[in-house]
Amino acid sequence: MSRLLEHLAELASIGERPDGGVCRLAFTDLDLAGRSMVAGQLQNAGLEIRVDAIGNLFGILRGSTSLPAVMVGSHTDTVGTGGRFDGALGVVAAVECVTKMQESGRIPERTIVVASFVNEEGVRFMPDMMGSLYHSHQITLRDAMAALDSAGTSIGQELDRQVGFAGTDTLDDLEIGFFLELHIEQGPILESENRQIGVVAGVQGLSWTEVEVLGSSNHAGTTPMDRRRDAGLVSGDLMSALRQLPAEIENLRLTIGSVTYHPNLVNVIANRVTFTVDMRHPDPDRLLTAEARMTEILNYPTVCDVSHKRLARTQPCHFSDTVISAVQSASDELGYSSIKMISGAGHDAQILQSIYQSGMIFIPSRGGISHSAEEFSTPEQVEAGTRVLFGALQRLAGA
Ligand code: HGY
Ligand code: MN
Ligand code: MN
Repeated sequence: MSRLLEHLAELASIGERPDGGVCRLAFTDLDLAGRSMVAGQLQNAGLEIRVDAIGNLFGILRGSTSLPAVMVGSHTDTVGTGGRFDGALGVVAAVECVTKMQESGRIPERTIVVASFVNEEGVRFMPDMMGSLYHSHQITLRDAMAALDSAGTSIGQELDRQVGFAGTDTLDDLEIGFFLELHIEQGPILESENRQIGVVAGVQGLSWTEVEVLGSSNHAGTTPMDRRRDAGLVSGDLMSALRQLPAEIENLRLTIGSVTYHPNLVNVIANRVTFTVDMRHPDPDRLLTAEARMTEILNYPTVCDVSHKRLARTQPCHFSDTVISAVQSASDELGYSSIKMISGAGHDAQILQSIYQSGMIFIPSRGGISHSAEEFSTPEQVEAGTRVLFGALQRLAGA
């Protein structure tokens, strides 16, 4: 297992931040460096390498039959304040599993495809899970290329600038039947329940919205309170009203993670405030209710002009019983304690469930922390997750 931990550490060194976290924003040089490192590991394992038009990276280990293949992987891009495990674990562990198979000399019945999807996080270019959305034909290449970051750079420009990031390959000649992803839980459940493995039964839905409040700037000292169109005041009222929704809709999680004032000066009334709303719910109807209530609140009459646009949306999903039972029996056979659970975070597996029978394996996150330099799982937990991944892969691929 030391090779696995070495590879994980090597990947974490690409984009390492002074605080020990990691930043490999999608389609940056560091993202490409991380993907190139994984491609090298796949090459060393003797796999056939393919890169598609958006930069999704695949490594193919041919099976002995033409039965539908098993795909296994995750992502290597991170949020700006990312940790060492989110995404990277699932890709590095998948490489380790196929390397182990190669070394054993046993050929799996089904072809195995290791996948590293681009732009799962969606924090630089939206929507998130973009690489798996493209792979599952839910976003066109044209729309993906046109996505802009906050500096106005498009994905198309970034791919033109970085030769070799994108390719021309497809997987059209392969029939793929399953997708399996090992990931850190990023939440507190496994640790608080003292379980080693999460057998993930599904993923809650996600809805991202950007709200813009337009008012009028003026002098903070001379402008009477009753003669203002203060975007700061109105956006604050809207944010407070939105933050009441989780009390109204059980199990709703609502986060206002980004707020930008303009001109953002101490003695000037704000004329523009832009903020984001991240809503999550495991039930599709309740997510729709939450979105309807958000729209109601944003349509309250105010002295400012309020508009909003959807940034991303992913339906809640239930995973394949076949994959869930492969994970459960692999964990049971290895003697790990496990719990069936729903994922709070979005993942490529929930996108790929639309085209493949999919499932996930979780390992604990210390303190339930993720998207942070504090993100941590022990070597024993990494090893346990990888063993379960290997066991489930053997079951699915007939290895
Ligand atoms: O936002 C999410 O749940 C994922 O980390 N992209
Ligand atoms: Mn992730
Ligand atoms: Mn993440």
